[in-house]
Amino acid sequence: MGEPGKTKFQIDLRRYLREQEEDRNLTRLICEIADASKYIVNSIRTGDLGVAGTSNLYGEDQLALDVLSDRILRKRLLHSGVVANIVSEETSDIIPISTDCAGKYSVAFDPLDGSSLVDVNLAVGTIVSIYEGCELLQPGRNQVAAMYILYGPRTTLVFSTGSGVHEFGMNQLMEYTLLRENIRMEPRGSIYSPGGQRNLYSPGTESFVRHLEGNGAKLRYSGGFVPDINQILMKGKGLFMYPHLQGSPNGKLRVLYELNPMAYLIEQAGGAASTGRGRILDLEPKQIDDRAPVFIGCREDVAMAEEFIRTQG
Ligand code: AFP
Repeated sequence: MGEPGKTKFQIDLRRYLREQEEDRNLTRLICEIADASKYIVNSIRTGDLGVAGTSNLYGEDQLALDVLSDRILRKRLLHSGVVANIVSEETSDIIPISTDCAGKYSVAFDPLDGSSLVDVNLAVGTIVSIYEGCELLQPGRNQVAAMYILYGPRTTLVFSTGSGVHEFGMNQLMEYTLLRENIRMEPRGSIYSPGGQRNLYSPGTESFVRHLEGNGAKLRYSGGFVPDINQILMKGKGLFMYPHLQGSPNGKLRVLYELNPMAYLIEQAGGAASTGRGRILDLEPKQIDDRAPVFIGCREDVAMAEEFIRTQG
């Protein structure tokens, strides 16, 4: 395995996927997304943080970073030759790329989740969910791969194709090389990320949070789904929640391109992801912008959330 004299942890993403004998088209797809992230990270680091519709010093139309990121990813996916359909947080419909589904993949992605955080220099990310064939409106348990790229102090890429969760880091040459293999979650955590307004929590959610605090759990919440999940995954100890709220029974996060990919990754690492009443990956999405409440992280913490909600609502 790996080039003679090269330690496993200098292996780049494409070689790693080849050595895992991943499907060639899936390898192509994951590497195209990884390549697209290089342009996105450059846009974040150097781009004028104006909003769409403004113009930069050259008088060019200024694109908001999330719109620009969407265009970068869409262009790569369009020319990859291995994609059938795509849906993005920035689009209102499924975008057909090829009617030939054989050997191709369909992709749901959030090109720059938490984009408003860039203006205050907090970490943001790209989230990607991958299915075989043409269908995107299907349960997340059918995903064949999921990944995210985290644009923080370091740029890292985390993915799974169903054989564990692996982390790669972008080096000075903007190549992704292996940092961690087969990342695993502990059964219970020590940090929690409570999204949404606490005064709108249900009795069961409120009791669950008090229970975590009573056990000494520390609050860690940035407002960015990707960095908040990444912290829980890399520490292996924690739970993120964006629960059902009074007035918002489905919470805020979107099923197709936020919850399903992160649920897939966390379950691959031995954690769990629930709406509070059932497994995220068993949800049957009806529309591309379906939302759901979420409790995701250490499996015993998720089970406890479900128990508080079962007994107290
Ligand atoms: P945006 O992409 O609209 O900035 O929302 C980011 C997000 O969907 C997710 O990244 C965060 O976990 C969540 O919203 C934070 O929501 P609150 O700002 O309501 O806490």
